[in-house]
This record gives sequence, structure tokens and C-alpha cells, in this order.
Amino acid sequence: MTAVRLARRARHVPPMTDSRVASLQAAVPGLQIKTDPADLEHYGRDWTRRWTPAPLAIALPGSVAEVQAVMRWANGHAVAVVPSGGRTGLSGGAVAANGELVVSTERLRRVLGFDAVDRTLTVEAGIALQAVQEAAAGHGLSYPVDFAARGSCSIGGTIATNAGGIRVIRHGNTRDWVAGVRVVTATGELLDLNRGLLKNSSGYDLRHLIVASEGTLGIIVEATLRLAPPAQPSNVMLLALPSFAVVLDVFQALRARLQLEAFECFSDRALHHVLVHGAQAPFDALHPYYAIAEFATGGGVEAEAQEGRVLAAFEHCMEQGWIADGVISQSDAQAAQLWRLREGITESLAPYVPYKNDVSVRISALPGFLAETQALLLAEYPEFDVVWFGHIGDGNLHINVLKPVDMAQDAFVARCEHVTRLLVDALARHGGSISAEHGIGLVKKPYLSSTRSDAEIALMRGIRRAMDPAGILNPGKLFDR
Ligand code: FAD
Ligand code: 2HG
Ligand code: ZN
Repeated sequence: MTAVRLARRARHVPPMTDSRVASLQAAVPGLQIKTDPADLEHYGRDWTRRWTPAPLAIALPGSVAEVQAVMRWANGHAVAVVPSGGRTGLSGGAVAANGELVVSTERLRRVLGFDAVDRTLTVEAGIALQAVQEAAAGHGLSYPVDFAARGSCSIGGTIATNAGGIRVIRHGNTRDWVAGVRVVTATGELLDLNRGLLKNSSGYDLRHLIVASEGTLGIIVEATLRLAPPAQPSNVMLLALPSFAVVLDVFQALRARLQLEAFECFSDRALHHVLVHGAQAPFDALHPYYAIAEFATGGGVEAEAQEGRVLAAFEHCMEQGWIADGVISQSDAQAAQLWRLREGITESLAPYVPYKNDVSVRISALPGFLAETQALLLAEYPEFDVVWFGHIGDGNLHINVLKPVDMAQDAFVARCEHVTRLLVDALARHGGSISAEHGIGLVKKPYLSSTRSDAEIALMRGIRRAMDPAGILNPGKLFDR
């Protein structure tokens, strides 16, 4: 009882205010600002949960003009700013742990326009990815970037991280769908980049500089997105694999025969956690690895021909001993059930606050890289629960390491960082990247130089200084100035 009473009282303690908050409010009179401790915690962190949130305040502008006014004020007062979308990021890019002003796009969620001739949708940056997908479908088209955080990540965040997801194999990354962006710079200017043009050979394409800039070059306030034809009818197939060594054989066998929309894999440990989290077991027996493939089925005669190709692919893989069992969805509900086994992994692991790697190599380099990585992880993490999954058809592997309950968090992270340094060496040997799709943020900052050369990083520093002379935009993220 006492604890409840204390908690209630704590909620009524007036938040600590800072004269800078009053100064911001005076400079931008209608601006919504939050300083409640619960809000500081909520908006000060993303899904990494490794840093303690400690922002100065949360600004929630309701218009582009307000974003500009906030940035002018922040620049004038040398206040660091963390651009913030849905905070589903997995690299600490949206973390505010050092008294920064969080600028949230949460109130900028409108669809601003659809152009049937250009096949583009223009939206405000805070709109959720799923709302964009639904708006596109409402116009008989599709927005094909897709992944499990669709309901809570913002389109601005997906652009700022160049998000990938489950359909990259067929449709590419976010970058491929950005026809234009409007960006507020550190000094409060509004840049209108590329303006939806399909062809534009007029010098440096600053739009693409903004993609994957992780909030270090400006605040994305609006985006014009290319839309694709409506999604084709498709089917989902889940395959049980006897070993990891065959996953690429299965991939190539399916890719040669089917129009793949997705090809993903996950380990028995991943399935274990998803099942504990409430999903339904797909097979009676357990298997070491699983692959999930989505493929277009077409309609009418084409659908029949496709069915033949699916069976042929399946039989070929069975004959080779590459698959032990398999199921194919017979309805959208079944397809969703199968996808849940793959898409539910991150959420099922979240309570463990896992240490994550998100690495990529060229598809052709995968066999050598995967063999080396598997041996490395077996040798280095003999007693840890290591969960493998990923967009294997894109050359992108996710490794989640779970902390043993009796191990201190610092010791756990130190051990994992040691293994990441070894992984970095393997990546270098195979020409890969330390971040395939989640961004560098805080988590992978120490390893940026393993993927980008000194000359590249020097150029990136120069660009950052030119666009943000006072160094207020997401300091400490991606690389130090
Ligand atoms: P935030 O986390 O808010 O921010 C991410 C970065 O972008 C930060 O550096 C932030 O400062 C910056 N930023 C945000 N908004 C803006 C803006 N308007 N202007 C400038 N900078 C901005 N990612 C994938 O790529 N593929 C996946 O398959 C995938 N699956 C996921 C599944 C789950 C369950 C979860 C929790 C995450 C997953 N992610 C995935 C990671 C994450 O959802 C993506 O990185 C997403 O793009 C982040 O969007 P957000 O709005 O949440 O960004
Ligand atoms: C996915 O592919 C996401 O599911 C999240 O990119 C990966 O949790 C992860 O490590
Ligand atoms: Zn992923």
C-alpha cells in the first residue's frame, strides 16, 4: 500500500524545468513541449534499452514552420537535438541520454497528397509505415517496404536508417522508393530535395545523402514516395532444414524456379522463443533451421503452372536431402500465421535485452562468411543462447545473443563486444558491412571504420560540418565529429 501511495505522489512532483525550456517556449509560443519524467523516459530511448534516457525536454512540433523555429532556436542556443520517429530503432540512433532536446515527428502524420500519374504519395515524416502501406493500397497501389515494426516506426525513421525488411530481395531498400524529401537543416532552412523527379541530373543528389543519415544532417519533415503496382497474389512456404549448410542451396533452388517476394531463415532457438511467446508450432518435430519463402502465384492458368513449379522445387529440394519437411499456406490467415514465426522473433527476444549484430555480405560471399561465422560463434559463445535469423536472400544475417540471468550487464556487453571485433575481421575478409539495415547509431559506432575507409569517414565528417556547423544534430551518433 505504501509503495502505491508513494508512486502516486511521485507522479505529482512538478518536473524539473530548465531555463532553456522556457526560452524555447518563448521563441516558439504554440509549441507542444513535454518535460514530465515519464515522457522524458518514454521519448529518450529506442528499442536498444542500453542507455538511460535523460533528455532536456521533448518538442512536438505540429508544422514544418514549428520544426524550423525549433531548429533556429536550438542552433542559436547550442542545444543538441535528437530527431525522433517511432523509436523502434535497434542501434541507439534516437537515444537521448545527455540532456538533448528530442524533436519528435509524432504530430506530423498526415497524408499530404497522391499523384496517380506520377504514382507517388506525399506524406509527413511522422506517419507510420503501415499507414503509408494502407494509403497506397487505398489507391490501388502498394508501398513495398515492409517489416514487423510497420505499425510503430515512422516513415521519417525508415528514411533516416534506409530500412530494409522482408521484401528487399524483390523490391529493394527504402532508398529505392524515396522520390523526394523535405528536410529542415540544423540552421532551420527548409530543403526541398529532388521534388519527386524521376530524372534529375543536376548535380549532387542531396536526397540520397539524407537517406541513412540517422538524424545527423537534418530533420526529415515530408517525403514523396514512389508506389509500386498492387501486390500480386502470393503464397508462403515454410521449410524445415536439416542443417544451416543447405540454406543457400534451398534459396538458389527456389529462386531459379519461382518469383520470390521474400526468402528468410531462422534457427531452432528463434522458433523456440517465438513459440514461448504464443505462436503455433508449424511441424510435429523440431528441426535445426527453417526457411520461409513468399512467392507470387499469379492468377488463372499462370497459377496452375506456378503450382507445378512450386511442387517441382519442393521435390527437388527433398530429393537432395536439403529439406526435411514443409508446409504451404492455403489462405491469407495461414500465410500470416507462418510469417508470425519469423516476424515475431525480435519481440519475443526483447525481454532479454539482447546484444544484436546486423551484418551483411554480398550473396556470393555468403557461403564462406556463414561457415566462418558459425564456427566463430560456436567457439566464442559456448554457453550463451545465440539466436540466428535474417534476410538471408539479401546476404543479411541477424545474430541476437541473450544475456544469461546470472551475468552482469556490463560483463555481458564486454564479452559480446569482444566477439563483434572478431566478427568484424570476418566481415573484412568477406567484404561485408557491420550494419546491413539498422544503422550505426551508438551501438555500432566503434566499428564504422571496419566498413567505411578513413577517406570516406573524413568526407562524411566534412559533409556533417558543412550542414551542421554548430554540431547540434544527433551528436555522438554515427561517428564523432
Ligand atoms: P527511430 O528509432 O525513431 O529513429 C531511428 C534513427 O532515425 C535515429 O537516428 C533518429 O534520430 C533518426 N530519425 C527518426 N526520424 C527522423 C526524421 N524525421 N528526420 C531525421 N532523422 C530521423 N529495420 C529494418 O531495416 N528491417 C527490419 O526488418 C526491421 N525489423 C524490425 C522489427 C522490430 C520488431 C523492431 C522493433 C525494429 C525493426 N527494425 C527493422 C528497426 C527499425 O524499426 C527501423 O530502423 C525503422 O526504420 C526505425 O524507424 P523509427 O521511426 O522507429 O525511427
Ligand atoms: C528483423 O529482421 C529485424 O526481424 C530485427 O531487422 C532484427 O531483432 C533483430 O535483430
Ligand atoms: Zn531485419
